[in-house]
Amino acid sequence: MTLDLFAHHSQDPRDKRDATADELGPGAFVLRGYASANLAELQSDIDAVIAQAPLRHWLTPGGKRMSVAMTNCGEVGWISDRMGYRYGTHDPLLRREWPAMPKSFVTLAHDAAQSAGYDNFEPDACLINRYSLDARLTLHQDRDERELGAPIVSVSLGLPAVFLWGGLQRSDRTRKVRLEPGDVVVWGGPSRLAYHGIASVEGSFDADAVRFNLTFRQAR
Ligand code: MD6
Ligand code: FE
Repeated sequence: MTLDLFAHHSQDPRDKRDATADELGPGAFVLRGYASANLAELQSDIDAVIAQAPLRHWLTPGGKRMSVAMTNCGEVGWISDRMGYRYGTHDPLLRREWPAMPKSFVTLAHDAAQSAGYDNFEPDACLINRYSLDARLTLHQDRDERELGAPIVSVSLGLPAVFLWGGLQRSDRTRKVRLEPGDVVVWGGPSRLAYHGIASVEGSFDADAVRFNLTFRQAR
């Protein structure tokens, strides 16, 4: 499988030069190092969003506190509580709209989708996930979005993690994929509803280090 990883619109010739793609399944790719040149800008934009909409641990519908801390930016944000999973225009904690999606996010998500063969990706939701060393995300499908024809773009920053990639049934066998900072996962088409999760986050000498993940969707 060969992807044109240079089909992006960036003016910076250093960008994405070293990127290669691994195919996870039909329509699903890991673009290795695709965001490597953008990490500092992305992290400072993440920090600016968090300053306006703090990270928090949602409750699952079953009442369990999620180990991953989350917030959102964009027109709609993903939320979870006793009433279920859904997208909403307002931060239920601060009772105001989610912060706008930074330009650096929009451009990267669009270009990564394009590189994986998905044209005109215009995300209206960006979920920001922060994983400390003990955080996990159990196997799940992303199915709360209205537009299942659009792909999802997922960007990894900070500590590496072991990503689980399964099939369309929860019981399908999973493979482990190590995601490093700068890796971008794009999936859609026949793989849009594939089960996936985060098995573990890898520690480092820096006891305060964490992993961040951005997932972009067309939610409505
Ligand atoms: C994560 N990602 O990488 C969790 N979902 O932290 C996801 O749950 C995910 O990476 C849909 C598409 C791509 C993803
Ligand atoms: Fe997911």
